[in-house]
Amino acid sequence: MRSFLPKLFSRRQVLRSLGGVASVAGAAALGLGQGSKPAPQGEVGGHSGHYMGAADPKQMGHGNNLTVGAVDHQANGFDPLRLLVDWDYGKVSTLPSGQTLREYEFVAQEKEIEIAPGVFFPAWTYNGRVPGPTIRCTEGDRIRVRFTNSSSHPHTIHFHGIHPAEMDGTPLPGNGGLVQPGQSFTYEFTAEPFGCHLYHCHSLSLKRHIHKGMYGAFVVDPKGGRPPAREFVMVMNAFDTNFDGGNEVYAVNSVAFEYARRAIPLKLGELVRIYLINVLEFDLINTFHLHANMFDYYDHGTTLEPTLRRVDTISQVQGQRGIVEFRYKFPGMYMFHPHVSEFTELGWMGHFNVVRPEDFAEALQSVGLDAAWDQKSLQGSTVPWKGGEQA
Ligand SMILES: [Cu+2]
Repeated sequence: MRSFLPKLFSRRQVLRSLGGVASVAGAAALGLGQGSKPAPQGEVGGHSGHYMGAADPKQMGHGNNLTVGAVDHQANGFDPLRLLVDWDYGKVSTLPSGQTLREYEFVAQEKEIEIAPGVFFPAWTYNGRVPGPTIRCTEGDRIRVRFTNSSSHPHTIHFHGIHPAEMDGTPLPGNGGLVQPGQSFTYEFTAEPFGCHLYHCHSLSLKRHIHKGMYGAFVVDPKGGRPPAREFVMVMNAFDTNFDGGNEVYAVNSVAFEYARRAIPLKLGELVRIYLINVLEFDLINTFHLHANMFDYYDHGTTLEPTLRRVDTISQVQGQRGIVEFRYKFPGMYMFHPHVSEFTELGWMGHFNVVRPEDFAEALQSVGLDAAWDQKSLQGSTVPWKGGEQA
């Protein structure tokens, strides 16, 4: 099934196959037919083929469009469930001035990743993963990223935020320039302002370099922190598997339907905070819709007060991001997905499994998670909450 999709199927043909007018080969290419690896026990979805409306969460889903089987996360080198809480604080030290220094090593590497069961994509990566590491720091920290290009194309790292021109990571003269294969460049700046930012390659063609996988989250905590919450990073991305200038597979954190197959555990009533980033290329807009709930939204995460209150759908253009906050009032299995239905049907859809505290350990265990994941999701911030006072 390797490299099957690119040769044979256009985006529309794939969409039709997912809509149920399937050609057998199209279904097989997205893991809907024979030859897929079986889904491990205890995971949502599986082989039933009739997911919608089932009372048992293990049988539910979003119509007939879940993939069958599982991606090999070990071969990929990242598991989307663990990636949700995989904050990278860098190597931390204190400069003579008293400023906190966070040092990172980034390496550009070409790597084939599995984005849906049996569908492989020749990615360009930072540190072998898509998205790249989630940089997490406090506003005012010194960030030092030593970038080495171990791939065969020139790349850069362009950070969003406020910094000097020479650290901007673009090909423009005086902007850091292209880092050629085999070369290194060190980006260094003070992290500001606080917010939910991103970084990405700024080589040309920009859309090709970004969409190949060269992007990641850059979360800057306010000096006084934010109220305690269960936190996740979600990078909404997509892949042009046949290089026709349109995406065939959509996801959050790269693997189609992974959070539908393995629902994200939440505790009833707890505050949930999502650092949400849209890195789509080719499609101008992405959206986030939460089922059976409303959320507050902080556009770009650069404010402490919501910029939108009590909404259930927000839009993000390319490169836009923000913070989503909500609590669930009732236990149960809830979908989240874009209200661009086409993206939903092509892989960008997940579930939250909202349970009572006494059932939480079981919910974790059923998707292969443990107490360490729970701790990381609750204690991601670099700053303890100071009750609303900002330093
Ligand atoms: Cu690049």
